Parts: sequence; C-alpha cells; structure tokens
Amino acid sequence: MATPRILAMVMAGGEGKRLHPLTAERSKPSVPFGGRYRIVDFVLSNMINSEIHAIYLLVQYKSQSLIEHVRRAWAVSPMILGHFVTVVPPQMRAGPDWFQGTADAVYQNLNLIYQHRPDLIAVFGADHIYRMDIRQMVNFHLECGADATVAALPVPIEQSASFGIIAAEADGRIREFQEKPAQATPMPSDPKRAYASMGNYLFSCNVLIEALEEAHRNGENDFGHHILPRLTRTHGVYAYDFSTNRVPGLKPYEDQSYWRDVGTIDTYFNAHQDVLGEQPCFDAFNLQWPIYSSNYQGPIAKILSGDIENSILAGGTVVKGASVRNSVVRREVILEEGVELEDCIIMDYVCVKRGSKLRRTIVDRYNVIEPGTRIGYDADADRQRYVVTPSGIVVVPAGRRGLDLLY
Ligand code: ADQ
Repeated sequence: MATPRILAMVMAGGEGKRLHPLTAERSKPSVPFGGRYRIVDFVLSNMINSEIHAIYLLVQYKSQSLIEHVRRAWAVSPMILGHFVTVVPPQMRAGPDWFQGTADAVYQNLNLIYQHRPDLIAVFGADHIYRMDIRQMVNFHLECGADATVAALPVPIEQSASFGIIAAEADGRIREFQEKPAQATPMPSDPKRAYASMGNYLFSCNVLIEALEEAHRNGENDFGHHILPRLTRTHGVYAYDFSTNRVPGLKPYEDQSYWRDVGTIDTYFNAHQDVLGEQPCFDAFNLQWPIYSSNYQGPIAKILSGDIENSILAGGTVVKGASVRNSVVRREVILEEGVELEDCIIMDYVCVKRGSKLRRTIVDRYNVIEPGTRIGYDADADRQRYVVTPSGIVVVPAGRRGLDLLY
C-alpha cells in the first residue's frame, strides 16, 4: 500500500478531576508541564514528528486556555494544504448535547471524516508525557492487515482499574479488551503486570465509521467501554507493543519506553522529577524528536545571585539571592532574597517574596507568596489553606491577581 493518508482526531476534552486544583480553570491537556510545555504538546509533537499533519483537536471542558495555547503555539504552515491543527469544540451537530464521551466526540464530527476521506484515522489521547514514532504503529497496522490497532504497554497489575486491559495472541491480535476491570488477567510472561491500552488507536476509515454509527444507534459513547470490546469480537483488532517503538536521538540513560499518564497530582509531580538530573529518564533535549511549544518572546532567565542545583529556570525568571534545588521554575517567576525552594514546581507569573521556604510544593500561576511563608513543612497547617495529597505534595491553586501585582 502507498503511504496511507492519515487524519488525526486528538481527544483533548478531558476534565482531569484527579488533577484538581490544577484543572480548576483549564482542561487536563492544557495543564503546564516541565519548563515550557503544556501536556497537549507531547501528543501534537509526536504527530508532527511522525509526519501526521492533519490534526483536529476535540475540546470540551474549560477549553479557553487550551484554545489560546493552540492559537499561539500550533499555527502550523497555513500555506500548505492539509497541514493544520484545528480546535473543534462541541457544535451540537447530532442533537442538543455536547460530547457524551470519546466515541461520541468523534461521532459528532463524522462530517470531518467524510470531508477528508483518509485511509486511516488516528484517535489519540492528549493526556500523556511520552515520545512515540507513530509511523511505526502505522506500519504494524498495515502489516497485520488490522481493522483497528491499539497502542499498548505493560503496567503493574494493581493499576489495572485505571486502564483498558488487553489479552492478546502472540502475533498481537486482541482476544479480549476490558475497560478498567476490577480484576485483570495478568500477562502470560509476567504475573505482576497487565497489558494496558495507552488510549491511542488507529482505525481503518470505514471500520471506524461503521463502529461509531452502530455505537450511536445503541446509545454507546466511549471507545474504551463500548467500541473496542465490541470490535474485538467482530473485527481484527491488534495491540501494538509500545516497547518496540524507538524514536531517534534517545540517550542511552533514558527510559526507552517512557510513558506517563500524569492523571493525579502525585504522578504529575513525579514526572517532573523524571525530567531533572544529569541523566533524566525523559530528556527534553532531543533535536531529532523535538517537543514543540509556544515561543516565549521575553528575556531569558536572570540570576543576580543565588544557589541553584539541578533545576530548570524558564524565560523571564529572576533569581535574587534564592536557593533552588530539584525544582522546575517556569517563566516570569521572581524569587527574592532568602527564598528556599526544594522539590518544587513553580508555574508562570509567580513572585515568591523574601525568606519564604517551600518544599514539595506546586504553585500554580498568578500567585504572590507573601514574605516568610512556609509551605511543605507542616501538613496540618498547609491543609487549612491549600490542597495536600496523601503523599504530602502541596498545591497552591492558581491566583486571580493581575500580572502587574508581581512587579
Ligand atoms: P481515560 O483516560 O480514563 O482512559 P477518558 O477520560 O475518556 O479515559 O480520556 C481519554 C482521552 O479523551 C483524554 O485525552 C481526554 O482528555 C479525552 N476526553 C475525555 N472525554 C472527552 C470528551 N468528552 N471529548 C473530547 N475528549 C475527551 C483512556 C482509555 C483507557 C486507556 C487510558 C490510557 O479509555 O482504555 O487505558 O485512556 O490512559
């Protein structure tokens, strides 16, 4: 088969309840990650690096921040026909309801599929931190003669209730797909692990159209709960083993199959630790497989004085005599004299005033931390004012102060 024409539908409408309060004002794909990214940048970069250029981004929940980010960061080649990243909000095409689930989101946009008539449709989630050469999954799909292909990887069996779990033959053909089972069947090769769906699917065009129409007739609306279990019984659905995927430019010390569902504050926090260190398991610096994001036009970071160790400082940030360890500090952050940060994530437009000490703390945007504040040292006190996770990570929710108050 000649190179197939691929249309991508990226599912970016997730509410991200378990990431609250970071998702109080924005959807999960729009949550900032690392020094300069949003979570959505990872799937979109994987698409562009894999030469998939026709991308619809299906949004729903609190989408303003995501729409603004896509407008700034993802205005790709407006002059090349078929190269686009276009945000698609619910438009009530199939009735008075907004998207009732992931499958319904695509069903409500079948007109876009008819308009493009691609060979394959890539339905991908927007909630994960990873690198993936999607062309390798496409080749697998074509070689198997699959009707649908699900990207998959082993997860600890006790996490099965968070994932779609797959039982597959040796050649990858899926025997059974169960969405978030209470009790999962372990992998034959490893009783401690289950084979989990990554929420990334390839469909042959007509198979997807028929499956969505049938699901709609049956009042079903979700890929994991409805489309995949049914297709597995009637069609050739294959699991693509993500551990075989290799993007160019990976360093020997990186986790070659790095993939994180940053669905909770704890997993989100831990994934930030994965990008720090001299030999991080996920190295953002890879010129052969870049992760794209918006370009910040302000100045680079300025350190007047301070003690910085194993940290990322983004553009426009000013350090005036602070100590920063194992932390990610995003853009336009001011760290004043005597401030101490240890294992922190400080988002954009934050001022941490004189003498404040923060440990294992995430500070969301638009905050001023008053002089001498201590966060992360007394969980009971922190619980009165902030969100504290069971493992003790403190989150200071986004503030409502204007930028002018920072300076
Ligand atoms: P979950 O992530 O729990 O499981 P879901 O909440 O449906 O499933 O989110 C899937 C993707 O769709 C996310 O990227 C989310 O942002 C987006 N999304 C959710 N609702 C949407 C809507 N109404 N409109 C548009 N986009 C929406 C899924 C699969 C599992 C798999 C895990 C892997 O169902 O089988 O194991 O992903 O993380």
